[in-house]
Amino acid sequence: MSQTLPSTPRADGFFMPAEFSPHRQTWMLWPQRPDTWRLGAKPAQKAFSAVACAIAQFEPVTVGVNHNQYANARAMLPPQVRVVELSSNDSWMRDCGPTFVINAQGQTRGVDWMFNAWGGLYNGLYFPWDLDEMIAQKVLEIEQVDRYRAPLVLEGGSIHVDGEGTCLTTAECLLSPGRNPHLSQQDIENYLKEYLNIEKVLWIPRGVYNDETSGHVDNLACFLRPGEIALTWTEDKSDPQYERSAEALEYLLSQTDAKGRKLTVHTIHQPGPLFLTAEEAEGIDAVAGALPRRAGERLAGSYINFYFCNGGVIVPTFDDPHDAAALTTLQRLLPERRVVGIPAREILLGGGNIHCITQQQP
Ligand code: KQY
Repeated sequence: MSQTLPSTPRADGFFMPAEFSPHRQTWMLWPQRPDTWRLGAKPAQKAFSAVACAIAQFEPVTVGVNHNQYANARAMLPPQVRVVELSSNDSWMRDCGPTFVINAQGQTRGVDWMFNAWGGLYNGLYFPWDLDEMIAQKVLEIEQVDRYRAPLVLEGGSIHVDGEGTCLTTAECLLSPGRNPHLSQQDIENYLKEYLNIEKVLWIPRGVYNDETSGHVDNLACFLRPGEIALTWTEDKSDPQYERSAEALEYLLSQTDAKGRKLTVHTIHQPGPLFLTAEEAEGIDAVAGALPRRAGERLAGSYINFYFCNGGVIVPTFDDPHDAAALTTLQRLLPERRVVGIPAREILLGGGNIHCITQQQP
């Protein structure tokens, strides 16, 4: 059984481990809504299946699926991937799933943040989001893991931790008016300390240009190990991403982490720039209240939106001239893991990437 606990992870000695620590399994959700995913989500379902198969080489995978897609998902996914019926509005397990925390005895609990579709009625991406809001609780019930309910609107893609007391985030996202407008930066930092059990928050000013999440950190920068960060980059000073990446680099190099270490930052050149084609835009249903997707719009493509799993790293590729360098650089920086590239433009068309559709359970 899963109980909702009245305390906090910090009070109970639980903390969020880094994504590069060992996992029990990976959770995902199945894409289907036609106002996010083109052509009735068929190309996205193939891309999600490829991601699930790639991760399943390294660790168990569970995919949550709405009742009316169960048979299709079960048929498209291999038998080693567990499929469970789980009602959702869309398919971003990183953002609506639980943040798992562990203690020194190896026990696991989960943090259930408030979810409002990346900005609620202010600038959220769809309405309603009631099913997504219940995903974390349902996952914890299925796993019989006790739950903390955090009084903070937050998505998993807006934070990274090094597992040694440091949290990486962006001010653009966590201070955006659609999340927690009644809270100050200090209030939010205090909640992060309480629910992730970290000591220091690094506030990068902004995320990736035109990222519909209000600048999630998981598309911009991540820890490769404590003290080492990968950052999306461009050399093109006329690209609006240039000043965002340059200010992030300057900020990170001026900071120390929770243990007092200076940070090493590795830049990974972004793909493209990439834009939504007319053919792609035509395949997406227009629905009132959902984010309109127009031909020619800049896509927030980034190789940083990759996922660590046990012994592996699953990296998005875009059939782009920068793919090879991104894969080679990540393999050089992470020699203890096998880097696997997965074509992920179809996931990017929905506004995120491989990291956004996965959630690790330690
Ligand atoms: O960046 C992420 N963690 C998720 C992207 C969500 C996009 C919703 N359309």
